[in-house]
Amino acid sequence: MPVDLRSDTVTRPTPEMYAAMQTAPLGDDVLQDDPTVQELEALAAEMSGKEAAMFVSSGTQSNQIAIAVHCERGSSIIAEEESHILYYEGGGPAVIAGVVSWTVPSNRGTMDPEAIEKRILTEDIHRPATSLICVENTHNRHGGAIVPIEALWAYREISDRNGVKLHLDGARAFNASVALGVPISEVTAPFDSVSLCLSKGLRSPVGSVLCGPADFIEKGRKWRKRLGGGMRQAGILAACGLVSLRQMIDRLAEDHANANILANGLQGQNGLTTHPHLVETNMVMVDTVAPAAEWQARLQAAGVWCFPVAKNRLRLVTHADVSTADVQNAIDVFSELSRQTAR
Ligand code: TLP
Repeated sequence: MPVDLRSDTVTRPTPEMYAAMQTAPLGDDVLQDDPTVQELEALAAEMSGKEAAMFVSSGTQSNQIAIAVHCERGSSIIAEEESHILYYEGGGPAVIAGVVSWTVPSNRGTMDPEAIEKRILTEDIHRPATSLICVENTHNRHGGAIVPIEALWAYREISDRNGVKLHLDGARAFNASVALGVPISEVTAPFDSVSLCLSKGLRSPVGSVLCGPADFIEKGRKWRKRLGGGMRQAGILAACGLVSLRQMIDRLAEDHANANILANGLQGQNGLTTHPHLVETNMVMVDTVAPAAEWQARLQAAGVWCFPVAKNRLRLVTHADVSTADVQNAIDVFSELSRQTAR
Protein backbone atom coordinates (compact mmCIF):
# COMPACT_ATOMS: atom_id res chain seq x y z
CA MET A 1 0.00 0.00 0.00
CA PRO A 2 1.38 3.44 -0.86
CA VAL A 3 1.73 6.03 1.87
CA ASP A 4 -0.63 8.69 0.58
CA LEU A 5 0.47 12.10 1.85
CA ARG A 6 -1.16 14.06 -0.99
CA SER A 7 -3.94 15.51 1.15
CA ASP A 8 -6.17 14.83 4.15
CA THR A 9 -9.01 14.73 1.62
CA VAL A 10 -8.09 11.15 0.62
CA THR A 11 -9.39 9.39 3.74
CA ARG A 12 -12.01 6.65 3.28
CA PRO A 13 -15.22 6.56 5.34
CA THR A 14 -15.01 4.74 8.67
CA PRO A 15 -17.12 1.65 9.55
CA GLU A 16 -19.25 3.96 11.76
CA MET A 17 -19.92 6.13 8.72
CA TYR A 18 -21.01 3.20 6.55
CA ALA A 19 -23.32 2.07 9.37
CA ALA A 20 -24.73 5.59 9.80
CA MET A 21 -25.39 5.84 6.03
CA GLN A 22 -27.45 2.66 6.13
CA THR A 23 -29.74 3.73 8.92
CA ALA A 24 -30.01 7.53 8.45
CA PRO A 25 -33.60 8.80 8.12
CA LEU A 26 -33.83 10.53 4.74
CA GLY A 27 -36.00 13.14 3.05
CA ASP A 28 -35.53 15.61 0.22
CA ASP A 29 -33.15 18.35 1.26
CA VAL A 30 -34.12 20.71 -1.56
CA LEU A 31 -37.62 20.54 -0.09
CA GLN A 32 -35.96 21.02 3.30
CA ASP A 33 -37.33 17.89 4.91
CA ASP A 34 -34.28 15.66 5.24
CA PRO A 35 -34.03 15.07 9.01
CA THR A 36 -30.40 13.94 8.94
CA VAL A 37 -29.28 17.05 7.07
CA GLN A 38 -31.26 19.15 9.53
CA GLU A 39 -29.60 17.39 12.45
CA LEU A 40 -26.15 18.04 10.97
CA GLU A 41 -26.94 21.68 10.28
CA ALA A 42 -28.23 22.20 13.83
CA LEU A 43 -25.12 20.59 15.30
CA ALA A 44 -22.76 22.63 13.09
CA ALA A 45 -24.57 25.85 14.02
CA GLU A 46 -24.37 25.01 17.70
CA MET A 47 -20.69 24.05 17.63
CA SER A 48 -19.66 27.12 15.63
CA GLY A 49 -21.81 29.41 17.79
CA LYS A 50 -23.81 30.67 14.79
CA GLU A 51 -27.55 30.97 14.31
CA ALA A 52 -27.82 28.60 11.36
CA ALA A 53 -25.88 26.33 9.03
CA MET A 54 -26.23 24.77 5.58
CA PHE A 55 -24.79 21.47 4.33
CA VAL A 56 -22.98 22.00 1.02
CA SER A 57 -21.12 19.73 -1.35
CA SER A 58 -17.61 21.13 -0.86
CA GLY A 59 -15.41 23.71 0.78
CA THR A 60 -15.14 25.54 -2.51
CA GLN A 61 -18.92 25.77 -2.87
CA SER A 62 -19.20 26.94 0.73
CA ASN A 63 -16.66 29.77 0.30
CA GLN A 64 -18.15 30.87 -3.01
CA ILE A 65 -21.69 30.96 -1.64
CA ALA A 66 -20.47 33.04 1.31
CA ILE A 67 -18.81 35.55 -1.01
CA ALA A 68 -21.87 35.72 -3.27
CA VAL A 69 -24.20 36.37 -0.33
CA HIS A 70 -21.99 38.94 1.40
CA CYS A 71 -20.99 40.93 -1.68
CA GLU A 72 -22.80 43.10 -4.17
CA ARG A 73 -21.56 42.60 -7.77
CA GLY A 74 -18.77 45.04 -8.55
CA SER A 75 -17.72 45.34 -4.92
CA SER A 76 -14.46 43.85 -3.63
CA ILE A 77 -13.04 41.33 -1.21
CA ILE A 78 -9.71 41.27 0.61
CA ALA A 79 -7.95 37.93 1.00
CA GLU A 80 -4.48 36.68 1.88
CA GLU A 81 -2.34 36.43 -1.25
CA GLU A 82 -1.85 32.63 -1.05
CA SER A 83 -5.38 31.88 0.10
CA HIS A 84 -7.31 28.88 -1.20
CA ILE A 85 -10.15 31.20 -2.22
CA LEU A 86 -7.86 33.02 -4.64
CA TYR A 87 -5.43 30.27 -5.56
CA TYR A 88 -7.50 27.12 -5.94
CA GLU A 89 -11.13 28.03 -6.57
CA GLY A 90 -11.03 28.64 -10.31
CA GLY A 91 -11.46 32.39 -10.10
CA GLY A 92 -14.82 31.85 -8.39
CA PRO A 93 -15.02 35.32 -6.79
CA ALA A 94 -14.79 36.95 -10.25
CA VAL A 95 -16.95 34.41 -12.06
CA ILE A 96 -19.69 33.76 -9.50
CA ALA A 97 -20.03 36.79 -7.21
CA GLY A 98 -18.54 39.23 -9.76
CA VAL A 99 -16.19 40.86 -7.27
CA VAL A 100 -12.69 42.33 -7.45
CA SER A 101 -10.14 40.56 -5.24
CA TRP A 102 -7.40 42.47 -3.43
CA THR A 103 -4.57 40.55 -1.85
CA VAL A 104 -2.66 41.14 1.35
CA PRO A 105 0.66 39.37 2.11
CA SER A 106 1.10 37.60 5.42
CA ASN A 107 3.48 36.09 7.87
CA ARG A 108 2.56 32.42 7.42
CA GLY A 109 -1.13 33.14 6.90
CA THR A 110 -1.43 35.87 9.53
CA MET A 111 -2.09 39.19 7.79
CA ASP A 112 -1.09 42.45 9.40
CA PRO A 113 -4.35 44.14 10.46
CA GLU A 114 -3.00 47.53 9.32
CA ALA A 115 -2.22 46.14 5.87
CA ILE A 116 -5.81 44.93 5.61
CA GLU A 117 -7.20 48.26 6.71
CA LYS A 118 -5.08 50.10 4.13
CA ARG A 119 -6.67 47.97 1.42
CA ILE A 120 -10.24 48.83 2.39
CA LEU A 121 -12.05 50.92 -0.21
CA THR A 122 -14.93 53.04 1.00
CA GLU A 123 -18.02 53.66 -1.10
CA ASP A 124 -17.54 56.16 -3.94
CA ILE A 125 -18.84 56.33 -7.49
CA HIS A 126 -15.44 55.20 -8.81
CA ARG A 127 -14.52 52.43 -6.44
CA PRO A 128 -15.29 48.73 -6.00
CA ALA A 129 -16.06 49.25 -2.30
CA THR A 130 -14.90 46.55 0.08
CA SER A 131 -17.63 44.13 1.16
CA LEU A 132 -15.73 41.29 2.76
CA ILE A 133 -12.46 40.22 4.39
CA CYS A 134 -11.58 36.53 4.03
CA VAL A 135 -9.30 34.66 6.43
CA GLU A 136 -7.99 31.09 6.16
CA ASN A 137 -7.30 29.11 9.36
CA THR A 138 -5.35 26.87 9.33
CA HIS A 139 -3.60 28.15 6.25
CA ASN A 140 -3.07 25.57 3.53
CA ARG A 141 -0.30 27.08 1.37
CA HIS A 142 1.51 28.24 4.50
CA GLY A 143 1.80 24.62 5.65
CA GLY A 144 -1.13 24.31 8.04
CA ALA A 145 -0.10 27.41 10.01
CA ILE A 146 -2.48 28.66 12.68
CA VAL A 147 -3.72 32.26 12.59
CA PRO A 148 -3.77 33.24 16.30
CA ILE A 149 -7.06 34.11 17.97
CA GLU A 150 -5.84 37.65 18.81
CA ALA A 151 -5.28 38.34 15.11
CA LEU A 152 -8.81 37.11 14.35
CA TRP A 153 -10.22 39.63 16.83
CA ALA A 154 -8.09 42.39 15.32
CA TYR A 155 -9.70 41.57 11.95
CA ARG A 156 -13.12 41.74 13.64
CA GLU A 157 -12.37 45.23 14.90
CA ILE A 158 -11.39 46.37 11.41
CA SER A 159 -14.54 44.84 9.95
CA ASP A 160 -16.73 46.60 12.49
CA ARG A 161 -14.96 49.95 12.10
CA ASN A 162 -15.37 49.84 8.33
CA GLY A 163 -18.74 48.16 8.02
CA VAL A 164 -17.46 45.13 6.12
CA LYS A 165 -18.16 41.43 6.74
CA LEU A 166 -15.63 38.82 7.88
CA HIS A 167 -15.56 35.26 6.51
CA LEU A 168 -13.51 32.29 7.68
CA ASP A 169 -12.37 29.60 5.28
CA GLY A 170 -12.15 27.08 8.08
CA ALA A 171 -11.59 24.01 5.92
CA ARG A 172 -9.15 22.99 8.68
CA ALA A 173 -10.40 25.16 11.55
CA PHE A 174 -10.80 22.01 13.67
CA ASN A 175 -7.07 21.43 13.31
CA ALA A 176 -6.50 24.92 14.72
CA SER A 177 -8.94 24.34 17.57
CA VAL A 178 -7.35 21.00 18.54
CA ALA A 179 -3.78 22.35 18.28
CA LEU A 180 -4.67 25.42 20.35
CA GLY A 181 -6.68 23.36 22.84
CA VAL A 182 -9.75 25.60 22.52
CA PRO A 183 -13.31 24.79 21.42
CA ILE A 184 -14.09 25.42 17.75
CA SER A 185 -16.44 28.23 18.81
CA GLU A 186 -13.40 30.27 19.95
CA VAL A 187 -11.88 30.02 16.49
CA THR A 188 -15.16 30.90 14.78
CA ALA A 189 -16.47 33.59 17.19
CA PRO A 190 -14.98 36.67 15.46
CA PHE A 191 -16.55 35.82 12.09
CA ASP A 192 -19.85 36.64 10.41
CA SER A 193 -19.68 33.44 8.40
CA VAL A 194 -17.63 30.28 8.63
CA SER A 195 -17.01 27.39 6.25
CA LEU A 196 -16.04 24.11 7.94
CA CYS A 197 -15.03 21.02 5.98
CA LEU A 198 -16.10 17.54 6.99
CA SER A 199 -14.11 15.78 4.27
CA LYS A 200 -10.57 16.82 5.23
CA GLY A 201 -9.18 15.55 8.54
CA LEU A 202 -12.67 14.63 9.78
CA ARG A 203 -12.94 11.74 7.27
CA SER A 204 -16.36 12.29 5.69
CA PRO A 205 -16.43 11.29 2.02
CA VAL A 206 -18.14 14.54 0.93
CA GLY A 207 -19.33 17.81 2.38
CA SER A 208 -18.83 21.06 4.23
CA VAL A 209 -21.04 23.24 6.38
CA LEU A 210 -21.48 26.97 5.95
CA CYS A 211 -22.48 28.64 9.23
CA GLY A 212 -23.74 32.15 9.93
CA PRO A 213 -26.80 34.28 10.70
CA ALA A 214 -30.20 32.81 9.72
CA ASP A 215 -30.91 35.40 7.00
CA PHE A 216 -27.43 34.85 5.50
CA ILE A 217 -28.03 31.09 5.35
CA GLU A 218 -31.48 31.65 3.79
CA LYS A 219 -29.91 33.66 0.97
CA GLY A 220 -27.18 31.03 0.75
CA ARG A 221 -29.79 28.35 0.03
CA LYS A 222 -30.76 30.14 -3.15
CA TRP A 223 -27.11 30.44 -4.23
CA ARG A 224 -26.55 26.76 -3.49
CA LYS A 225 -29.53 25.85 -5.70
CA ARG A 226 -28.35 28.21 -8.43
CA LEU A 227 -24.92 26.57 -8.41
CA GLY A 228 -26.45 23.11 -8.77
CA GLY A 229 -25.69 22.21 -5.18
CA GLY A 230 -29.23 21.27 -4.15
CA MET A 231 -28.91 17.59 -3.15
CA ARG A 232 -31.93 15.40 -2.55
CA GLN A 233 -31.47 12.45 -0.13
CA ALA A 234 -28.39 14.25 1.14
CA GLY A 235 -28.92 12.76 4.60
CA ILE A 236 -26.93 9.77 3.42
CA LEU A 237 -23.90 12.08 3.30
CA ALA A 238 -24.89 14.21 6.28
CA ALA A 239 -24.96 11.00 8.33
CA CYS A 240 -21.19 10.78 7.81
CA GLY A 241 -20.87 14.46 8.72
CA LEU A 242 -22.55 13.77 12.05
CA VAL A 243 -19.99 11.03 12.76
CA SER A 244 -17.24 13.51 11.80
CA LEU A 245 -18.45 16.18 14.21
CA ARG A 246 -19.17 13.76 17.05
CA GLN A 247 -16.23 11.38 16.84
CA MET A 248 -13.42 12.57 14.62
CA ILE A 249 -12.25 15.87 16.05
CA ASP A 250 -10.04 14.85 18.97
CA ARG A 251 -8.07 12.37 16.89
CA LEU A 252 -6.68 15.21 14.75
CA ALA A 253 -4.02 15.45 17.49
CA GLU A 254 -2.62 12.15 16.16
CA ASP A 255 -2.21 13.68 12.69
CA HIS A 256 -0.41 16.65 14.23
CA ALA A 257 1.93 14.33 16.16
CA ASN A 258 2.64 12.34 12.99
CA ALA A 259 3.40 15.52 11.04
CA ASN A 260 5.88 16.41 13.74
CA ILE A 261 7.57 13.01 13.55
CA LEU A 262 7.72 13.34 9.77
CA ALA A 263 9.28 16.81 9.82
CA ASN A 264 11.87 15.78 12.40
CA GLY A 265 12.67 12.62 10.45
CA LEU A 266 13.28 14.54 7.23
CA GLN A 267 15.32 17.31 8.81
CA GLY A 268 18.91 17.34 7.67
CA GLN A 269 18.40 14.89 4.79
CA ASN A 270 20.52 15.66 1.76
CA GLY A 271 18.82 17.87 -0.82
CA LEU A 272 15.87 18.69 1.45
CA THR A 273 15.01 21.38 3.98
CA THR A 274 12.20 21.13 6.52
CA HIS A 275 11.45 23.29 9.52
CA PRO A 276 9.96 21.10 12.27
CA HIS A 277 9.40 24.10 14.55
CA LEU A 278 7.01 25.52 11.91
CA VAL A 279 4.82 22.39 11.88
CA GLU A 280 1.77 23.41 13.88
CA THR A 281 -0.87 20.99 12.59
CA ASN A 282 -0.99 18.24 9.93
CA MET A 283 1.17 19.57 7.09
CA VAL A 284 4.88 19.46 6.40
CA MET A 285 6.40 21.62 3.71
CA VAL A 286 9.65 20.28 2.28
CA ASP A 287 11.92 22.51 0.21
CA THR A 288 13.88 20.57 -2.39
CA VAL A 289 17.12 21.46 -4.17
CA ALA A 290 16.11 19.39 -7.22
CA PRO A 291 12.76 20.27 -8.83
CA ALA A 292 9.87 19.15 -6.60
CA ALA A 293 8.26 17.37 -9.57
CA GLU A 294 11.36 15.12 -9.84
CA TRP A 295 11.15 14.25 -6.16
CA GLN A 296 7.44 13.57 -6.55
CA ALA A 297 8.06 11.09 -9.38
CA ARG A 298 10.86 9.27 -7.53
CA LEU A 299 8.83 9.14 -4.32
CA GLN A 300 5.78 7.85 -6.16
CA ALA A 301 7.82 5.04 -7.72
CA ALA A 302 8.92 4.13 -4.19
CA GLY A 303 5.36 4.14 -2.81
CA VAL A 304 5.16 7.60 -1.20
CA TRP A 305 2.59 9.92 -2.74
CA CYS A 306 2.65 13.70 -2.37
CA PHE A 307 2.15 16.89 -4.35
CA PRO A 308 4.50 19.73 -5.27
CA VAL A 309 3.02 23.10 -4.28
CA ALA A 310 5.79 25.17 -5.85
CA LYS A 311 8.74 24.53 -8.15
CA ASN A 312 10.96 23.49 -5.25
CA ARG A 313 8.45 22.64 -2.56
CA LEU A 314 6.55 19.47 -1.68
CA ARG A 315 3.56 19.35 0.63
CA LEU A 316 3.09 16.31 2.87
CA VAL A 317 -0.22 15.96 4.71
CA THR A 318 -0.92 13.53 7.54
CA HIS A 319 -4.40 12.13 8.16
CA ALA A 320 -6.30 9.22 9.67
CA ASP A 321 -5.32 6.75 6.93
CA VAL A 322 -1.60 7.34 7.59
CA SER A 323 -0.24 5.60 10.70
CA THR A 324 2.96 6.38 12.60
CA ALA A 325 4.47 3.28 10.98
CA ASP A 326 3.55 4.68 7.53
CA VAL A 327 5.24 7.94 8.47
CA GLN A 328 8.38 6.05 9.47
CA ASN A 329 8.23 4.19 6.18
CA ALA A 330 7.99 7.52 4.29
CA ILE A 331 10.98 8.88 6.23
CA ASP A 332 12.99 5.77 5.23
CA VAL A 333 12.02 6.21 1.56
CA PHE A 334 13.04 9.88 1.60
CA SER A 335 16.26 8.90 3.33
CA GLU A 336 17.14 6.28 0.69
CA LEU A 337 16.35 8.68 -2.19
CA SER A 338 18.30 11.44 -0.55
CA ARG A 339 21.33 9.10 -0.18
CA GLN A 340 21.06 8.26 -3.90
CA THR A 341 21.01 12.01 -4.64
CA ALA A 342 24.23 12.44 -2.67
CA ARG A 343 26.07 9.71 -4.59
N1 TLP B 1 -7.84 22.01 -0.47
C1 TLP B 1 -7.32 20.90 -1.23
C2 TLP B 1 -6.92 21.36 -2.63
O1 TLP B 1 -7.93 22.10 -3.20
C3 TLP B 1 -5.67 22.17 -2.65
C4 TLP B 1 -6.18 20.25 -0.49
O2 TLP B 1 -5.79 19.15 -0.89
O3 TLP B 1 -5.68 20.84 0.48
N2 TLP B 1 -10.22 25.79 1.73
C5 TLP B 1 -9.05 25.25 2.01
C6 TLP B 1 -8.12 25.95 2.94
C7 TLP B 1 -8.67 24.03 1.43
O4 TLP B 1 -7.49 23.52 1.69
C8 TLP B 1 -9.58 23.38 0.56
C9 TLP B 1 -9.19 22.09 -0.12
C10 TLP B 1 -10.80 23.99 0.29
C11 TLP B 1 -11.10 25.21 0.89
C12 TLP B 1 -11.80 23.44 -0.69
O5 TLP B 1 -12.38 22.29 -0.27
P1 TLP B 1 -13.06 21.30 -1.35
O6 TLP B 1 -11.95 20.48 -1.91
O7 TLP B 1 -14.01 20.52 -0.51
O8 TLP B 1 -13.73 22.13 -2.36
